Amino acid sequence: MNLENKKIFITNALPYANGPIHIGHMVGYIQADIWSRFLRMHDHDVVFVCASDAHGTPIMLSAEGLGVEPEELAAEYTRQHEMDFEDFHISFDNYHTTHSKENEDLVKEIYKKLKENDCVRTEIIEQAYDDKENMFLPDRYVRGTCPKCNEPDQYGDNCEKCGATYKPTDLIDPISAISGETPSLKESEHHFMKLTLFNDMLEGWIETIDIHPSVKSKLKEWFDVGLRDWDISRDAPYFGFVIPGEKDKYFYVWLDAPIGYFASLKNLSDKSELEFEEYLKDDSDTHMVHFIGKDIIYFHALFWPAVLEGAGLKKPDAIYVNGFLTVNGQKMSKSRGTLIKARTYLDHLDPECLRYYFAYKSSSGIDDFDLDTEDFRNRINADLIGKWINIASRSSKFIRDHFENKLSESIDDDLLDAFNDETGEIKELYQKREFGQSMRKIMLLADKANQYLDQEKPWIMIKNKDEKEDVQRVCTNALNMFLKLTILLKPVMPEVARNVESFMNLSDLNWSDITDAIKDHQINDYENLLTRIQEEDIKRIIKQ
Ligand code: B3M
Ligand code: ZN
Repeated sequence: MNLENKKIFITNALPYANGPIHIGHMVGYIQADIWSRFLRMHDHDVVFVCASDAHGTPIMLSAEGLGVEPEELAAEYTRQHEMDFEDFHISFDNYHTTHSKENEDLVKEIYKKLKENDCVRTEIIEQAYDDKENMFLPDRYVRGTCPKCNEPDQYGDNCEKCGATYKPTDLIDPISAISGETPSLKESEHHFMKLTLFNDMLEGWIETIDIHPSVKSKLKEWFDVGLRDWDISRDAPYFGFVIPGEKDKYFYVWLDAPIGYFASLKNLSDKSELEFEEYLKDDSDTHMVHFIGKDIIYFHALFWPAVLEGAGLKKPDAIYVNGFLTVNGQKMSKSRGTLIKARTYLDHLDPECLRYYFAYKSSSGIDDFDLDTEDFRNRINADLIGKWINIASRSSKFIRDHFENKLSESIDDDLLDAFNDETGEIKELYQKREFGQSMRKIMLLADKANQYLDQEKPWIMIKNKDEKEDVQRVCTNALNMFLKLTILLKPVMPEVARNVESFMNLSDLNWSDITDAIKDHQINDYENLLTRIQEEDIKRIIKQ
């Protein structure tokens, strides 16, 4: 993918404003943030946005249960999520909500175009209805016995035991998960997006975008089965946008959610120089990238591009999919104490340690990965403290105590150039989002810097008067290597990097600064940059 001179528009899946976010969610946000920061460090024009996904039945029911309006509940979670993201140093240029004027206008505009282009049809369908609650029941709110294997208490869309998929009306002895009553069947007219019209277009399109081969093969399986038209409407009561020309019908949350990417961009454009329209045009030269979890591929790689094509708008250029997080080899679960909220982690540990560990575990693929808490602690203590930070703490001491924090005039160019030569590959790995491989390579370089200090032994040299000047040179070389490593780690550890900048009396380090050596330069006293993780810290985040 050539990103040169392109305006890059990056999004993350929008979290439901219906509960706190946990560290599993953070995988995708951290990956997208690392990539965005990496591109910005190369002076790319990047706009990175997100928003709350505010609509849908679950949020409406939660709000009802709490006796508040869904708007209020959504606003409260939006506020909490924004704080979590900020404290994890996720550098969104804008955070908005799907429950906004911008989104409503865009949804209506897009829907109008879809209708004009004959992409929507209506059909009367029969659906489970809760007569007590006076509402149609979404599939997940009907429970009953699996019609294939007879397993009791299954959801209305698929069986957790045998994996069968079916309609809620197929369940044996169905009950409403809301009232516990047996649902009846009721007819209602629904609006469908004619997805079948887009089959060929989508099959061709996935060959043109940047998407992982394993995601592509998943999509091909769906093409083989054949796409079906998509129900984009829901009956009242529902928390969402009313369909124009209808009274008690709303757009399904999954129609308005991805449009929320644009709504957030529009909201940003109203308070900045950004030219919103430019990002939407079908022939736009911008580059649109969605970071998503592997459970929502269908929505982003089939429904969403079909909607965009149908409305004559630009389709995504890349879809980057992440797998799920397990904790100590287990699916995250409340009862096992492994469902770690983002806020719980933040209360006890440094966000950049998790950013590093996730980067270390990440690839461009969609495999799940594990947060093994013991490995996490060792990895942070061994890599970040033992290798990277150690270079600065070891060498700055001599510069402070014997040279008044002044770096030497002479440095070993060959040594530092050899270091620079290794960074090209790291850059390529970052660009391809092979963050795990880039972290490993960076740590190999950190090993080299430590070996250099071990060989030179400034702590012995300093005892010999004739070698005093050499100590300054050796430690200046080491601090230059430390600085290069810091630039390489800056997309992952922006805050620590900023503290390194103030320690070394520099500012706004960019990727291109890697090749500049600093010499004859005043630095500041070294202050602790990162603290070792203790066993107790881990216990605090696991046991709640
Ligand atoms: N709100 C969250 C999820 O399914 C969902 C994403 C919307 S992205 C437009 O992961
Ligand atoms: Zn079954």
